[in-house]
Amino acid sequence: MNGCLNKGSCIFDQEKETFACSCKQPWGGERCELVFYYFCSVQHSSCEAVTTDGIYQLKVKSLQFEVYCDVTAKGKPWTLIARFSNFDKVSWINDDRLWWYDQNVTIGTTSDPSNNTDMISPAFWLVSGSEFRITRSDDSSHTPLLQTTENCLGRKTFRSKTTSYGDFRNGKIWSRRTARCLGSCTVQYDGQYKTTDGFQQAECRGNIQGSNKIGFWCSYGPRTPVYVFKSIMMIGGGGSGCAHADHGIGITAINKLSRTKYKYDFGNTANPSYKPTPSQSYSLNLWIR
Ligand SMILES: [Ca+2]
Ligand SMILES: [Ca+2]
Repeated sequence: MNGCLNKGSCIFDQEKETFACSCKQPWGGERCELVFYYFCSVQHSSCEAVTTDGIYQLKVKSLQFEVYCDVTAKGKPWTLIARFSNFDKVSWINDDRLWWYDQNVTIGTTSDPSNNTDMISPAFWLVSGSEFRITRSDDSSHTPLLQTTENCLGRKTFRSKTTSYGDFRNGKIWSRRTARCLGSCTVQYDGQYKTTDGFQQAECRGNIQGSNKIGFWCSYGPRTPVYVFKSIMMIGGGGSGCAHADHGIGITAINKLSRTKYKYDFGNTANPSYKPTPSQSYSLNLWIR
């Protein structure tokens, strides 16, 4: 009888007079009962073959790092790549746009989706995929508030997708035109999205963008006298009837007269004359698959 599990082969150890198992990847442990998912090429560089939720080591382009994988009933597992929080400092809408373009070392807790601080994982710039989703840190079942549906990422990494619209480092303005997004993807909403900050315009149909869309590098400005409103990822409708363009991820309202900028990592508005300010009690997790 073979005591090795998961198609491992049994090897007799003459010295110890017992058997040992030679396991097939990704299995390991004494009897090949554990998943040791150790990726060693670009082709095997995400959570794709993982079978249980948890923390895994990925190795991509000679960089080894830890990620959290979420296995779901439908489709491939998800890899946690980034997190947006208003509980700490603003990281995702700084003028340098460092986290979008150039950050190449892990910041924050990559292995815990319930954490409430900003995070960027090497998976943000190394793991490619077709779709992404956003979940809440206080929802341990990770129900997607939003999920893209039509190969939004085109097997790119999240960084290569978002930076493909241009170089907007160092405060470079991404749109001088009145109202537009530079790109968008179709999404479906689920879970408690209606009561989550950033999603207030999810079902609004605006002149910049319709409902069931997430836009990249969105802007609404010149017709309003004082403020320009922007978001790096705008959730749902935008424009005059849909609360301008400062809702979603990486939002800002710029007062053109005083040159003051109001910024949040996510929220329904950055306009200081609108209350309340975005929630600090939960963060938003970004996943790719
Ligand atoms: Ca799961
Ligand atoms: Ca933050």
